[in-house]
Amino acid sequence: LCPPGVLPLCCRPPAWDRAARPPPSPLQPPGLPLAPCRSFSNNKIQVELDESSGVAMMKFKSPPVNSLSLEFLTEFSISLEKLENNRACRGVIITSAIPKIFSSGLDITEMYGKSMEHYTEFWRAVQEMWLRLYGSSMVTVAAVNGSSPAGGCLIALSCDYRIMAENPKFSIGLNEAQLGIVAPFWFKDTFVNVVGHRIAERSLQLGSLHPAPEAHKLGLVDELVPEEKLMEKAAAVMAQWLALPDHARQLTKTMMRKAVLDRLVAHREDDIKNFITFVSKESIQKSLGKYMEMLKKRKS
Ligand code: CO8
Repeated sequence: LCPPGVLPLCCRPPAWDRAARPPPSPLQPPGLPLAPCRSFSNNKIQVELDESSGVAMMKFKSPPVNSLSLEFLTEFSISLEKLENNRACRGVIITSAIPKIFSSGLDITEMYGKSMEHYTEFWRAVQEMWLRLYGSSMVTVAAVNGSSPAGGCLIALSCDYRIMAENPKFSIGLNEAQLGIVAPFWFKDTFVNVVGHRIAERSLQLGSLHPAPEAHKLGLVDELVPEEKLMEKAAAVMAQWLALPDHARQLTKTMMRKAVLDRLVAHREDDIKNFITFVSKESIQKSLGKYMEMLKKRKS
């Protein structure tokens, strides 16, 4: 049984511990209609699975900026779980339905002026989302079609491959230091595993948001393409990754990621306690309050 306040998802076996799935179903014989496209949608995320290719398209659609609220994170984890449990699905492309924004990161209002119970529930949902995405046995491709600070960057970093629209106005990075907060160790581990220690160290301390061309140079994103070519490119990359046998790719992914995933699983409760202690400090609440004011002022 799940303890109160815990997402039911966390009680199920984690994806990275599961056996590799069977190979995809054989190609449809000529003359038969193509396998159906199944879609499901919740308030904040739209998912469409093309069963003939085994590829799902997941689009964030939570205006104005796809911030990662408790509701968003819960829906994200549930959507990933549904796809993970569907044998017809082998890969997922993650993108945004909101122009110019991939995701603005964790919803700051969830970390400001709330109760300890709320912080606990929220942080557990952040952990759950990352464990599901970073540990997914599916091929995950981020098609980053807008700005992607902090938690938005974490989502992209957790995928197997990142393609970004080449617009220099779009930026990506773990900018927590700019908010006066500190990226948790598993954000840092995910970042280091993509860009290496030195680049992560500098970028994290400065809380840098890198414009797309710079992000590409640093290896934070794998490829830049014109915005109108983004989805086409994502589909081509997905096809390339899916050309390999699932079991070999999945076991390799597990080998590369398990230690980092296990580290959070082993220290999950301590990580929640650390988050609550940190975020409820008066000085941190002040920093977050100021940052939110700055966002509002910038607008007017
Ligand atoms: N959370 C909540 N509300 C947000 C967020 C957010 N992350 N980002 C933007 N908003 C709100 C704005 O305040 C504004 O609200 P309102 O309409 O009421 O004034 C509305 O969304 C629209 O925002 P903008 O006008 O700024 O929209 P733009 O299109 O001009 O810019 C950006 C979009 C680039 C995304 C810009 O909003 C931005 O830079 N946002 C801040 C992003 C950010 O710094 N996120 C970091 C969140 S922290 C995190 O993810 C990891 C924390 C790890 C925890 C560490 C332990 C404590």
